Order: sequence, then C-alpha cells, then structure tokens
Amino acid sequence: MSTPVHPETYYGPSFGALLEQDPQIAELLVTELDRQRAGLQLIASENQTSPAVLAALGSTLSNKYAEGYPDARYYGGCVEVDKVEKLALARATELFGADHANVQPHSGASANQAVYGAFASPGDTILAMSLDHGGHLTHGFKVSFSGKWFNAVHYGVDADTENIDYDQVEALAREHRPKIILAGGSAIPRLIDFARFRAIADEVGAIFWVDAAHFIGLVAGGVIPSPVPHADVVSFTTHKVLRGPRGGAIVCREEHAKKIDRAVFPMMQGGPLMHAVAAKAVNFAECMTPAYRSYAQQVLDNAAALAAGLDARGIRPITGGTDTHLSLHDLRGVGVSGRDAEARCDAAGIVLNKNAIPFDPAKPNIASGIRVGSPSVTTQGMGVPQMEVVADLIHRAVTQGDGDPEHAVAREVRAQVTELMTAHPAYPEPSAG
Ligand code: DSN
Repeated sequence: MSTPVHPETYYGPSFGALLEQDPQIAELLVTELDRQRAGLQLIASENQTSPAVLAALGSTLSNKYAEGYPDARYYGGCVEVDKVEKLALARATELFGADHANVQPHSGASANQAVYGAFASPGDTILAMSLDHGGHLTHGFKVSFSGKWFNAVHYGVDADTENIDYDQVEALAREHRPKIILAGGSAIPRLIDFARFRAIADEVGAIFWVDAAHFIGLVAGGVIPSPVPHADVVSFTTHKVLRGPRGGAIVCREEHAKKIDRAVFPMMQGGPLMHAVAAKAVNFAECMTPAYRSYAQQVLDNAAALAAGLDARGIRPITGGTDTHLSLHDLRGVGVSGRDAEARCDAAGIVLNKNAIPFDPAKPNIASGIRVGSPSVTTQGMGVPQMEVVADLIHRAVTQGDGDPEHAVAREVRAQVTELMTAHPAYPEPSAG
C-alpha cells in the first residue's frame, strides 16, 4: 500500500478516520488508486474525476433524505440541499442549453428507465440500435427490463459504411410506428445525424430520445454537435468524457418536464443521492471553463490519433476512424480475439475492453474487437505524440504477448507504460506540482 502524501485530496477529509477504523477498506481505496495510477486506462466510458468532485461525493450530504424536488420535498431540513440541487439544475440547463433538467437519476440505466416511464407503457414498441452493432443493454436488449417490458425493434449499421443505416431506421419506423425512437449507444465511433432521426420521428409521431451517455462530455465542451435542439429528451451519465461523479441526468423540452420529473421520482426512484447531485453541480461548473473545452478538443484529437495509429499497424477501426472519444477495432487482421487482446493488454498494464464488432462472427464473450477511448489519458495530459506510442504498445501487447504478465513482451510494454504514466500521472500529488 503506497499511501499518497495527501490522501485526503482523493478520499476526502475523513480518510484518516477510515484508515484508523477500517484499514482493510482504506487499503483497498489506496490500492485501487495505485492501480489507476499504474496502467493506461483506455476504457472509453471511464475517466478520472477531479478532487473537488470527489470531495462532494464524500460529503455529509449523503446523510440527507430529500425525496421530491427543491421547495417541494417530503422531508424537513432540506434547505441546504435545495440550494445544491437548484445550482445543479441551473448549471445543467445553462451548459446544455436545455429547457429543463433532472439531476437525480442514480445512473445511466436509471435515467433510461425514467425516460421509458415517462413516454411508454409495457408492451409499447420502441426502435433503437441493436447492442451488437453498438447500442446498449437498456435499449431493448432481451435480458434487460427494456427488452422484457417493451417490444424492441432494432436497427443497425450498414455493412459497407459501418455507420448507422438511416434508411433502415426510416423503414423500420414506418413499418412498426414506435412510440419512441432512440439514438445513441456504447460503441458508436461516429457522429449521429440527429436531424435525420428527428425527421423520421416526426413522420411517425414518435418521441425522439437521445442516450448521449458516451459523448455528452464532448457536447459540453462544444466540440461536437448537440442533440439537445433536436431531441425531445436526452439522457446521459455524468462520469464518462464529462468527468463528473458516477451518475445519471436527463435534459428535455419544457413540454416534457413534468412527465420526466414524475418518472424519475416517485415512479422509478426514491430519495436522491444528494452528495452525487452536489458532485454533478461541481462537474457542470468545471465543464464551463476554457480548460474543459481544451480538454474536450484534445480528447477528440487523441482518439483520432490512437485510431489512426492502430490502423497503421493492421488493427482496423470500424468505419475507418472516429469522430468521438472512442474507436472500435477489428482484430481479425492480426488474428487475435477480443478476449485474448484484452487479457494480453491487461498483462502489459493496458486496460481496455473486448467488444463485439458489427456482424461479429464470434460470441460476445470472445468478440472480434476491442474498444479504446481517450478520456482518461487526456485527463492525464497526454497528447497526440503519446497516442502514437500507445498504439505501438497496444499492437505489441496484442500481437506478441500471451496474457502472462511475466512474458518478456508484457514486461517490456509495462516498462514503457510506466514511463508514460510517470510523465503524465493520474492524480498527481499536489506536492509534486
Ligand atoms: N458500461 C458502459 C460502457 O462501457 O459503455 C455503458 O453503460
């Protein structure tokens, strides 16, 4: 256990008490931070939130019950948390240019549950991207509540362009007349044509919902187009590119505000997590700074450079590249499965995930692809030159490693990972400048 010099910076002012009372858990907090500091974190949905966000998360706001909304709670003593939630709401609507926000969803899945609750009833038809082409579990996958309770019809990508097949979306919408049309997912490297979706939704009288969990942080930074002007409702998580606390949120048009609020509470959730709401407020303010906008642009530049670097080494990006923070790569050119690639990278200090690629012949738990994302390494201050090195390290680990951390290639790659992580540390000690 390598206790940081200033543990309270990362674990909150009460870390000393935790260390004394429960050293087992305290040690695991530290070893997890060590893990995040030791390896390249390339999971596209992860990031390293700020000490200020962590402080809000570790605060006594966790003690407060606040069922309801500001000025309309079911508990006394909400005067301070009301101020917190009002700030979070004002910042969210300003940041995203939205009519209305709800910052109470505990997670992305909870936010999505609420959107279903607001606009659909069990048995209704929804149209969404299929999971195996880049969608999400909560977009009607058969083992999720969304697939069990709704009649989910799925669109996918075009086999040639590997981009969303908008003609298929249109044809399925006309055929099935869904209540909701949903855009977004967890492995979509390209921009989504929100105007086209809006036109299709209008034609069939559907609600147009964007699940922007993955890319909302790029929208917040103003570096990709926003879905907000086009969609009836936009759900998202606050912990991906956005770099806030783990959690969810929803923004919507004014006409849907009451429905959304009632669907979050009392339909789907009870008391909000006010410490998380405070942390979301801190994050939204961070997102309005010039430094955040530079970071968001660098996330894009780094993702493009990493995708190109892997492409140059025979690890082909689906769609040929990326417009976002993530790229999805087909490993068949190098003859390695996604499962093996993930294990080989892990052994070499590179954390990424196997991922199905569109029309994948392999089973999902083996997969023919990997997904890589640039948010964490960008937060650490890495830039395009480092992405060239990272692409080389991934290629070496994937093609020459065998999953054994003691393999010579794993050791070599890990040594270079350590060099990168030393030059661009995650959570640098304040004393180290
Ligand atoms: N699990 C998230 C991801 O990795 O994309 C989506 O919920």
